[in-house]
Amino acid sequence: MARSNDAAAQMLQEFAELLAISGGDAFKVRAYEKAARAVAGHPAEIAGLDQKGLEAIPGVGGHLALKIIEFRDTGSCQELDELRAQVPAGLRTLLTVPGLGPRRARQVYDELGIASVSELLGALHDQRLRSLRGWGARSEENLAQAIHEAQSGGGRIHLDVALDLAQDLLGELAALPSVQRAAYAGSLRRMRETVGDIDLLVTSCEPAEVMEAFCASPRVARVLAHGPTKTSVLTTKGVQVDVRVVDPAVWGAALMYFTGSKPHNIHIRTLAVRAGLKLSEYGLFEADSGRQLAAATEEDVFARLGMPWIMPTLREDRGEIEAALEGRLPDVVSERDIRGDLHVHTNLTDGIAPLEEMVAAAKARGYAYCAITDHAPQLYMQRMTTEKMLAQRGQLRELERSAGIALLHGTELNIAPDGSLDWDDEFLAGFDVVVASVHSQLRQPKDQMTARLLRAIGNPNVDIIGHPTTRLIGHRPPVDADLDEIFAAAARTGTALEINSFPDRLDLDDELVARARRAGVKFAISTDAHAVPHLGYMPFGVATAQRGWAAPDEVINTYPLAKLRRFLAGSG
Ligand code: DGT
Ligand code: CA
Ligand code: CA
Ligand code: ZN
Repeated sequence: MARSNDAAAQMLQEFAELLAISGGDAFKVRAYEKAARAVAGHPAEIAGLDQKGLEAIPGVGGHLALKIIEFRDTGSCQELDELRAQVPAGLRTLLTVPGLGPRRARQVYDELGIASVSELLGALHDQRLRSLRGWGARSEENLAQAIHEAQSGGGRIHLDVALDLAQDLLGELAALPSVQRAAYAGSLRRMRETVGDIDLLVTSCEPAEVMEAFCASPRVARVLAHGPTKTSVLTTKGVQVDVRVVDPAVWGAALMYFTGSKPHNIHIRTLAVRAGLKLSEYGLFEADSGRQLAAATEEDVFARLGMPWIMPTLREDRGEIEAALEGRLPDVVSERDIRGDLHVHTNLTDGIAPLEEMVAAAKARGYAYCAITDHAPQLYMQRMTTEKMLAQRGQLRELERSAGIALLHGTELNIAPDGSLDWDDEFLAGFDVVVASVHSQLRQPKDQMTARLLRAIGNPNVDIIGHPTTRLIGHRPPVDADLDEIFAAAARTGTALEINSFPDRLDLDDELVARARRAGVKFAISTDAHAVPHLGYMPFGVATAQRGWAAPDEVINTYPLAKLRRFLAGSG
């Protein structure tokens, strides 16, 4: 349990920051800071101290002692609450940015109108901070570095951010005349749910020139390590990128090595050693003679090791090497197999685009069908009504005549804390597809949460459970529920579980997909799109399914329409 001292120190520190940011007297600010440090470091628990005992802490006078007592006994402090109310929320968020500090937070807020962390990152990216009084290129770099360090302390970046950045950088590299090939490797190529750093691989006859040009990129804030074949930089967004230039003749071996994963590499290298071979990023060699056996392509290297090529999403040493050696690599679902999206919102609820635009975008992706699944009345802020839903159905049926894509009318229900749903069974039966998801009361105890989900799964009208654990990567843990019981029930009732493709959800995750498969569960890989670009998140969901070894026939939106309709009619 956190010591009472830590909570009080935090309160004093916040006090100091809010005072500083609202232009308070510098002396007072320092007094609060000093007291915060003293309280945090005090050997005795403040919970057991009276006013005299508190005043004995260095830097804590009578005034601050009273504040600490008020905070300790009531859980808050009136003067602090007032101060909080005076400081605009946007400005307060800036205080959470490491390496910024209250004075500079105030400055960027006042002078550039920056009121959120993402606006700050944008300004960093556009180099708008360096022109402020007291700033320079160096202070921008330091801020980027501080943000990066805070992020790498557990905060890995989301797949979409990593992919966009990697593609931008690869574009810059590929534009250099001496560059032949350029690709990303590492966890991004394996499509792990988050990425620690980005690994880029390049072939070029002029490595030094490539590295110079790369370090000069406007996206690079700071060069961490600079060498002729390996360079590491920090981007303006605080992301670390490693670039390696390799000889075109060893492209395959290098790509394989830097794609990893590390456990996968180690396992494969052990097999090589056992066969009297040596495997490195430079190729596969005979150990005795040093003769090179393969290096140019990944296929060549795998083949000389007696294996077919293993797709990157499987390279986690979770049995893929054994399977490859025995010629039984799984046939996993791929983007080509996906025939439609089964979780899509419009501006009838919290989506941004109107129905026509979402449908046109789904059609443009080449889908055979698309479900529209706006929120139901229980999420009050969505202002959904039965009339609106029926009107949308009419509009959708009308649109379908000319849309060139089959349209399913659906909804995303809210699973109430007791497991009940929006609308009665009769109304629900009128939908083509029903997604049901948990959106609130996420901290229910395990038995209640399990019962809640089981009740929804047991409803014959529910076809798909949306984002089953409700986790938000890096922000919110999964709900506490007996997942094995839920998987068993979903399999028994023919209720699909969603693999939500949103890069901050990826829910179910890869390991849960594998576990659910063993129970016989079917999946829907959906985007939960709230805007047209979100339809493009599908590859993240597909990669997650691959990483869980899901086969095409385990994913209901690979089915042709007639088969999908049979599945939907049969579930419950
Ligand atoms: P990340 O960056 O934490 O998301 O994960 P990765 O997998 O991208 O790891 P990273 O960037 O440290 O290294 C990239 C690849 O390089 C990694 O997947 C496999 C390879 N690698 C790195 N260190 C070692 C090692 O000590 N042994 C072997 N066999 N491979 C390594
Ligand atoms: Ca990496
Ligand atoms: Ca790396
Ligand atoms: Zn949704």
